[in-house]
Formats: sequence, C-alpha cells, structure tokens
Amino acid sequence: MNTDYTADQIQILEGLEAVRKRPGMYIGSTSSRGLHHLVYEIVDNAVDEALGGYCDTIDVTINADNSVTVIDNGRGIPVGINQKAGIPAVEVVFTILHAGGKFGGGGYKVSGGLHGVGASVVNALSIWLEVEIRIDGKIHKQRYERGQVCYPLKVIGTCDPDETGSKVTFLPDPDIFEETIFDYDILKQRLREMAFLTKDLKIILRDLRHEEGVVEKTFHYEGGIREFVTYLNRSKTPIYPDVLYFEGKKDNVYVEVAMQHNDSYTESAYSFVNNINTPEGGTHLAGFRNAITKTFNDYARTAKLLKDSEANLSGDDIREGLTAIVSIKIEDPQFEGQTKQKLGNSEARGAVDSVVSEQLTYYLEQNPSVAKQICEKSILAQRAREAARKARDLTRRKTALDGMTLPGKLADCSDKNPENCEIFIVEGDSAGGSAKTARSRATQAILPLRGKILNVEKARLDKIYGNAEIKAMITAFGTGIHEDFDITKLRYGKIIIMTDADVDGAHIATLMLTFLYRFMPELIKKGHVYLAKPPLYKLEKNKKTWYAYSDEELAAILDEVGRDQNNKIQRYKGLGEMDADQLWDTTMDPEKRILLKVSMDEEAESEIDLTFTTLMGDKVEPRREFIEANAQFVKNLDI
Ligand code: TTJ
Repeated sequence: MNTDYTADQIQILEGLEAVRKRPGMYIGSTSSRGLHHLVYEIVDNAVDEALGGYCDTIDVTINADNSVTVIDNGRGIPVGINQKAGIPAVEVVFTILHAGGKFGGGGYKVSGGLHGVGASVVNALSIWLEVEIRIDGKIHKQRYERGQVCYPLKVIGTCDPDETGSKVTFLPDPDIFEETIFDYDILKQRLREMAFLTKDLKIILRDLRHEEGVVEKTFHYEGGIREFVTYLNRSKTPIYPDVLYFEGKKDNVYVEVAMQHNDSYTESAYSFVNNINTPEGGTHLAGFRNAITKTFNDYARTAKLLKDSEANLSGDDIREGLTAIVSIKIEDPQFEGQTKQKLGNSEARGAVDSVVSEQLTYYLEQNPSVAKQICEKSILAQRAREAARKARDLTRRKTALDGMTLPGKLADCSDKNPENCEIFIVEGDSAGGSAKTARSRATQAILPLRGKILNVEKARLDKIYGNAEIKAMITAFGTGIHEDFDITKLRYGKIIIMTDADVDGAHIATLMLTFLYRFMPELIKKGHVYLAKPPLYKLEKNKKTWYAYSDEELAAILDEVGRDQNNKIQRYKGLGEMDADQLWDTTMDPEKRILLKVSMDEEAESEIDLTFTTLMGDKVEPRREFIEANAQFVKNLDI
C-alpha cells in the first residue's frame, strides 16, 4: 500500500471500514440478495452513462472465479484530480462513501434508490476490485483490496483515442457474504428489466463458469417498456393489438407509460422510479390510476357507452386485465413506507396524471375501436363486480344470522380447538373416501374436491364466489376472505393439500396455492399451509413393506434389501391406488408422514407476484415451468 497518503484519506479508509462492519446498513443484507446488489450497484453507474446518451452497450461477465466484470463504452470515469479530495476522481468514486458517479454530467442518477450507495460500498465489500478506464488514448488502472488502494492510478497502455469506457472487476468477500456464488438467472432477470427500462441500451450477460462453454444472453429492446408490456402479456391474450405508449416531461419529471389489456381479470401494473422497482407504488402510480379512471369515464360518457343513469366505472373496473408499466425519472426521489419502496414525491403524481390524461384522451379519440373494446370490458367488469358484491353480501348475512353452514362434503373433526386440528383438501372423491376412512376423527377433517379447481387468475369474482369448491373451502376454513379475512376465526391450524404425486396433482396444488395466495395470503405467511407428500413406490419383500418418497429413496432401500426377484415394487400413480390403511401409514399419520410447509419470502413477495401473473396465464408452456419451479418457494420441512 502507498504510504504517502494524507490524514484526509486515512479518514476515507475508516469510512469504508464502517461499511465492512455493518454491511447490512449499506446493501440491505449479506445474503444472496445483497451479493447480487453489488452487481446492480456497478451496473447502475454504467446505466447512468447510457441515460445521458453516452453509452449504448454494457457487458456483464461472471468470470470462472466468480468475480464479475462490468464494461461500458461510455466516456470513462474521469481520471483527473478531483480538486476537493486531491486525488483522481475515479479514486474518489471507489474510496469515498456516498460519492456516487455524478460529476455534473447531466442526466438522472439511477442509483438513488433503496440501496443506491455507490461503487465505494462494492469496493469495501470485495476481496479485490480493479478498475480500468480508456480515455484520451490511454488505459488507466487502479486496484483495491478490501477497499484499500494498492497503488496510485497508473497508465498501463495505450488505445485508440476514439475508444473510451470503463471496466470494473470485483470479487465479493466471503468474510462478508453468506453466499458468494452468483446466480445467472437472478442477474438475467434484473438485467433484462434494466434493458426494458432503458430503450436502445444493449446489455450482454455472459457466464464463463461452465466447462461446456460460454453461456451468453443479450438484452436489447428498441421498444423499451412497450416491449416490456408485450413480454408480460406473452402468455396472455391481448384484447387489442396496440401497446399504448405515452411519454412526456413535466415539472422536471420524465414520464413513460406503456399499457395493454388482456382478456384476464387481474391487473399487473409495475412501477419504477429511476429504474428501481417500487412494489408498493406511490405517487407516480396514483397519478397513473387517477388519469386512466378519469379519462375512460369521460370518454365512455361522451361516446354514450355509459348512460347518464349508470354509475361511473371504478378504477378497478378499468384496470381489469390491464398490464402496465409506469416508469419515471426524477431528480431527487423520496422513498417512504416501512420498506422504503413507495414513492413520496408529490410532483410525480401531477406529472404522470397530466402526461397520461392528455395523451390517452388523444389516443382514444384517434382509435375509437380500441377505446370501445376497453370501455366494454370495463362495463362487464362493473356488472360482475356488482353481482359479486351481492353474492358476498348474501354469504355475509347468512354467516351472521344462522352461524355457519358447513359444506356437505366436509367430514369435520370433533375437536374444536383449531390448534389441534387439520384439514386435508383431497383431490377426487375416491381418494376423499379413503381419507375419510383413514383419518383420525378427532383432529383430522377431510374436504374432497372434484377435479381441477377454478383458476382464480382466469375467472371473474362473481364466478369465483359462485364456484362450489371455492365456497366449500372458504366456509370450511372459517376465516372469510379479502377484507373480511380474520385469522382468529381459522378452524384448522394446518391446511394440508393432498394431491396425486404426478403432473396433474402438481397442477391442482398450484391452483390451490394460487387461490390461497390471492384470497388469503395470511394463511401462507403465517405458515398454515402444507402440501402432503404421498409415496411414489411401495416395495414388498418377505412379508415386509417399505415406502419410498423419491427415486433416490427407492434406490437406497434396494441397496439395503438387495435387488432380486423377491422384490415386489409398485409405482403409485395416484392416491386412489392406496387403501385407507396405506394412506394413513404413508401420508396422513402425524407420526410418520412428510409434510412440506409452504412459505413465502416477504422481501421477494413482489417477485412472486410477478411470477404468478406471468406464469398462470392462458398458454400451457409457462405454467408447466411454474409447476416445475414450485419447489423454489416450497420449503422442505419434515414434520
Ligand atoms: C461523469 O462525467 C464525466 C464523464 O464521465 C462520467 C462518468 O462517470 N461516466 C461513467 C462512469 N461511465 N461509466 C461509469 C462507470 C462504469 C462502471 C462499470 C462502474 C462505475 C463505478 C462507473
């Protein structure tokens, strides 16, 4: 290390020491999430350069040693001496806390969000970091180790003077992070999002860790957020071909909105501020919602699609089946709420409202057939909502007056203390029959469901409330749903989904989870929901019986008992193949069974939401992907 450093810089080094002492304060966490934040932090700087119009390509490489290299073709981080600090500007960027990448270069700084803390934090949390800058025909380089300068910035070679840009490579410190292996798919997801949000920017992601060869993907969307909406709707059916796009600037807020309705009944609106997702919305989203509600109502009245005697369309009606991206760029974003994921700037509301109102009004006038389709869909939604409200009021009144009438198909348990009780939701009447015989009557209730349950992502509320299987579950659980939900009324401590161990069974379980997630998310969050795990094989030999719950387990049992012709192996295709005793022994007996507890990472909730919306669409392919990926949020818990 260079020893000529002045007192000022010793303080600087102490600054970065603070980052190493309390990394969570600067990057949120030291889990895999925090690890990936390091990459975003560096990439954000390069994206700033792209937003300024000085860079069109960002190249991200996961190297074989798990270090990451980020290269841009921007102007290059300045290498001149920073007057205030007395050291090269690039050294300020990497060694002084909270000195972001902005040097009066104009444009918006994207790294202003939740953990937008700058490159110095990445440096402090890396075993080593190297920066190389091409500028004025020279290649400059500096290296740091755990945030400390190894040598003063030096010139290591020459290059074409037209060739400019920055290159940063860093290796995260395993003393800091619980996890130091980068996940290609996590980076892919975020970099794709970045590319959608910054039209014309090309982002390349490369993985050099595979012996079989380089894995590489390029994200480049000339349509920007328009293509983002097309992508989100890729497994849905749009009700008109256009993606509506509005863009403008007001009160120093740059606004971009893209939207398109599909034939589903759920809203998928995602909002961003300076390229940072705001899962809790905020003023920008409120401005958008206000604008579309008002504009569509005005249009529907003027076009006589809505009679004078009829009530206004509600925001929910207009947003039924709407996929939208609201992306704004703002100078000084203020994040509010518990998780600081909600935009608070009041000027954003007015700016989005006015840009959208003005341009949407114009669009609807120019495109009356699209306008009519959206209004008609909203009017249908309004009627369905009214019908659903009546259906719900009816069930509410019923519950209040004559207590609860439990569903006829439910075989309830006798114990009335929910803590002792569990309910099995069983696929099919025949398996339901076996389960009723097998159960322990005191504490285990059985509710058989006929066939596939309704996909609540694809049905309107009136249909959902009218569905017999769904009504049976709601009344059996006792909690009510949505705003009526009251967990203290829950009648069973464990809700156990029991389906066949095949693809259809997995699909039914997914539909069940979707229903629970959308209507009673607290049940999942509080850990009341479980998946039963029936065995895949039965092995009989010399009057003894074994059950195997996976291929590996079967192999292990065979290793033990020997592979010979005395083995009688049965592969279970469904719960129906087991008699009551077998079902009890293998799947229901609390002493022996395996249950999977369904859990939800609250931090990742918005991502799960995106997953549900994008994967539960109409076409089969993505849904299958989801079923296979199901294990990601289902944690194995042997109970
Ligand atoms: C600042 O204003 C003068 C010209 O250069 C501007 C600048 O800082 N550009 C810049 C920074 N381009 N790229 C970066 C950058 C790239 C990476 C990969 C990492 C970091 C910390 C900065």
